[in-house]
Amino acid sequence: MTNKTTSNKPTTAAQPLTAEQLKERIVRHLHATLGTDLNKASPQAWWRATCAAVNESVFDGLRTTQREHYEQDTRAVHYFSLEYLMGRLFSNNLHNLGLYQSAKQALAELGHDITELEEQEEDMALGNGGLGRLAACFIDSLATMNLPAVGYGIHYEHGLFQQEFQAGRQIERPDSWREYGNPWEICRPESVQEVSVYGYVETVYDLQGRMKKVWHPGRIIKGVPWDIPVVGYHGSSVNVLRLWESRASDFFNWDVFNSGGYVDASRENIEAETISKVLYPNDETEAGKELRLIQQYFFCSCSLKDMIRRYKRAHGDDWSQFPQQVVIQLNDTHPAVAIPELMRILVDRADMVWDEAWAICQQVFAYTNHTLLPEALESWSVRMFEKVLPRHLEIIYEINRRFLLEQVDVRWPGDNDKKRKLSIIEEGHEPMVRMGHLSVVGSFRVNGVAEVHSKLVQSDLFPEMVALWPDKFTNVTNGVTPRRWLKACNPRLSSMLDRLVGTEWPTDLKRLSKLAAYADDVKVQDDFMAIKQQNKADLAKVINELTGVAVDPAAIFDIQIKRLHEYKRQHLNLLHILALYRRILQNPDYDMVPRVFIFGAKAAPGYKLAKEIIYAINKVAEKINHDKRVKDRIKVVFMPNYRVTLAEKMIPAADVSEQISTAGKEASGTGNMKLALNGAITVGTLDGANIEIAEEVGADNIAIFGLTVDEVKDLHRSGYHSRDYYHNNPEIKAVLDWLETDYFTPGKPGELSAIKHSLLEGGDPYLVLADFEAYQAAQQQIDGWYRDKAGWAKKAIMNTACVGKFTSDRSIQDYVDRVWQLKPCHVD
Ligand code: TH1
Repeated sequence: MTNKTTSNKPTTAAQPLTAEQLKERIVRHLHATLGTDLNKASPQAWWRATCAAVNESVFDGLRTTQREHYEQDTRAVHYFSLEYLMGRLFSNNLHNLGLYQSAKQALAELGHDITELEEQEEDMALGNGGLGRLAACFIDSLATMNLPAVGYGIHYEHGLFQQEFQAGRQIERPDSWREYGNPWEICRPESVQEVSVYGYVETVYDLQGRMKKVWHPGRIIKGVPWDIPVVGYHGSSVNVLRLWESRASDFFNWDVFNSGGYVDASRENIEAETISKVLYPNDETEAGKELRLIQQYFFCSCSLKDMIRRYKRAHGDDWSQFPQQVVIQLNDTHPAVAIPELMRILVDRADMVWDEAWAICQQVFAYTNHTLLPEALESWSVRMFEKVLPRHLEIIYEINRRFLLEQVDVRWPGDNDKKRKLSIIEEGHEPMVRMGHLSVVGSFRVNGVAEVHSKLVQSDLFPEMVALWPDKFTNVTNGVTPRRWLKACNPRLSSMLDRLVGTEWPTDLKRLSKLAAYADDVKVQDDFMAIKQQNKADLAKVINELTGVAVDPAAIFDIQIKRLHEYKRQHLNLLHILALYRRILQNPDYDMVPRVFIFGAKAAPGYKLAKEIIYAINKVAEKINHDKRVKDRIKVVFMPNYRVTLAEKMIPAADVSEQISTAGKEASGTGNMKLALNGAITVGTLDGANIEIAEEVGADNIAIFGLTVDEVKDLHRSGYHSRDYYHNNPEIKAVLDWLETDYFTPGKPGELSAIKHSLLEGGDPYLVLADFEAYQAAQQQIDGWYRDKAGWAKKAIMNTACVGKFTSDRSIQDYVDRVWQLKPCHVD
C-alpha cells in the first residue's frame, strides 16, 4: 500500500477527485481489498477495485446524510415497493458523484477502457418492468432533490429470470446477480428484525377486564437488512435503499435443535430462506400464491419495525409526532398489508385504542395505483389470509366493519348493493380480501400515474370511494431520471445539449426547451442526426453480436421494448410487418424506407400466448431476414434478455418508438418518455402518458392513431366482432391465414396459429384488428416523414426539446406538493 492517501477527505461535487487521486485509490483497493496485483488482476478485479474506490466517496456521503437527517429529525418518505429495477450502478454512481471523467482517465492510464469494465457488472434486476423501474427512478430523484427518503423492499437472491431463445422459443434461466458478492451493498446485522407468520389468535382479558388479542405465531423469521446507497446527482444527499433478506430465526431453531431435530431445523431454515429467494416474474398478473403474501408481509413488517425503532430513538413512546415524521408510499397494492400490520403494532403492541391507531394509519399511508387490468388487481382468499396472518384478518374485518357502518351506511343508508361493492371483503363462494379497497380506505391519498389513468381510476375503478372522499384522489404523472436515461446512456447527445442549452438540464429538464429554437437550424439538425447515426451504428454492432443479424444504420430503427403482454400489442406490430413483407413479395419494387423492427421483451414464464407471440416474431424474423427478395427493406430482430442495460444501448439509437397499447390499458408507460427524450418519434395510441407526450411535443411531432378510450368502451358496448375485420380486410385475412401455413415454420403448419386463434375465436380482447388499418396509416406517415431528412431531424429535435415535463424530478415534486408535504434537507 502506498502511504499517500486521500481516503479520509470527504468528497463532494465541490471538490471532485482528480484522476490521479482515483488511480491511487483503485490501485490501493486492488492490493488491499482484492488481494491481487496490477499485472495479474482480471477485468472483474479491476471493476471491483474501482467500485471500492468509488465507495469511499459514496460512504462519506451516506454518513453525512444520515447524520444530518438524524440531527434535523426530518420528516421522511418511506417508499414501500416489492420491486426495484436498478440495473447497473457503476456508471450511474460515477456520473452522480461527478467522477465519471476522472475515472475514465484514471482507468485509461491504468490500461483499461471504462466501458469495458462497465460490462463486468450484472444488472440488479429486482423488478419486472415499468413499476420496478419507476421506483428506481424515484429514489434517484429523491436523493438528487435532497429529500429525506428510504426505499424499502426485498433482497431477492434471484432477480428477474434471464431470457434465452432456443429455436426461437423463450427459455428462462435463473438470475444470480450477487453470486460473487455485490460491491454496492452493505449488510447491517445490527438492524435485524423478526417477523411472525401462521399460528392462532387467543382472546384474553387483562386485570382491568379489557379484552386483548394475543397472536401465537407458528413461525418466526429473521429479516436481515442490506443497504444500497442511492447517490444524488452532484454531491447532494446519499439516501438508502434497504432490502430485507429472510433467514431462519435463531430463537426459533434452538428448540428444534435441543430436541435433537437437526434435520428438521435445517428444513425450517430452507423454508425461511425461501421467502426472499426469488422475485415473482409476473408483470400485471396476480397468482394468489401463499409465498407471495408472505413476501409482502415479511418486508412490510420488517420495514415498519425498522421505522418505528428509528422514530422511538428520537421520540420515545410518544406516538403523537409519528404522522408528522413519517409518510409511507405504497407502490401499488403489493405492500398494502402494511396497513393492518401498523394497526396491529399500535393496538396489540402499543396498547393504543382503535380510533387513535386508525387516525395515525390514515395520516401515514398513501397509495399509488398502477393498473386497471382486472387480472392485476390483488385479492387474497380469506382462507389463506387467515392461515398466514390470522390476527391481520381480524383487523381487516374490524377496519371493514367500521368502514361499512361509519362511512358507507351513513352515506347510503340501508343500501346493501353499495355495501357489497365497497366491502373490503368480497363475498362469494370463496370470500376474498380486496387489497385495492383496503389501500383506498387506509390511505389519505390515492393517485394514478398519468392524467387519463387517474381519471379512469376515479370513474371506473373506485367511483363510490370518490363520492365518499373526493379530495383523496389525485394524479401524479410518471417520469424518468434524465441522469440515467440521457446523461449517462447518451453521452454524445448530452455533450451537444451541454453546448446548446447549458449544463443544468440534468436537474432542470425544462431547459431542454431552449433546443426548440434550433429545430430549423441546419447545422444543429445535421449534428443531431449524426449523433443518432453513431448511436445506431453502436447498436448495430450489439445487434450483430447478440443475434447474428447484420442491420444497416441508415435504415429506420423502429423499437418496441417493454414486457410482452397482449394489451401492449406486440402482435399488432408483427401483423404490420407481415403486411409489408407480403406487399414486397407481391410487388418487388414496393417503395418503402428500409426499416429495422427491433423488439425486446420478456414474457411471464406461465403466460402461454405471450410466449407464442415471441416465437412467432422470431420465426417471421428468420424468414424475412434471409429472404433475398426483401432486399434489406425489412429486418426484424428480437433482442434476447431485454433489461435495463440493453435499454440503455437501444434507446439512444431509436428513430421510432412503438407505444401501441389498446387505449385505456397502459396506465402510463415510461419507456415512451425515455425514447422521446432521446429523439425518437412516437407511433402511439391515445393511452397513458402518450396523451401528455402528444400535448407537449405537438401533433406534428408524433404519429397518433387508433381508437380512443371512449371509442374502445363504445365498441365493446355495442359488440365487437373481430371476424368482420378479418372478412372485410383482405390484407388482414391474408396475413392471419399466412401464419397458419408452414411458410414460417417449414414442415410444421399450425405452429404459429395461436395469434390468429386469439384474434378470431378468442374475440380479440385488445382490439388488434380494429386498430390495424389506423396503425398501418400511422406507419405510412412515418415512412413519408423520414424521406424528408430535414423535416425528420426537426421532429426528432422537437421531441427532445419538449419532453422536459417527464423528468422524475417533476413527478417527485408533485408527490411532495400533493401527497407527502416534505421539505428538502440540504447536506453539505
Ligand atoms: C406498470 C404499468 O403497466 C405501466 O403503465 C406504468 O407506467 C408502470 O407500472 C409505472 O407506473 C405496472 N407494472 C405492474 C407490475 C405488477 C402489477 C401491476 C403493475 S402496473 C406486478
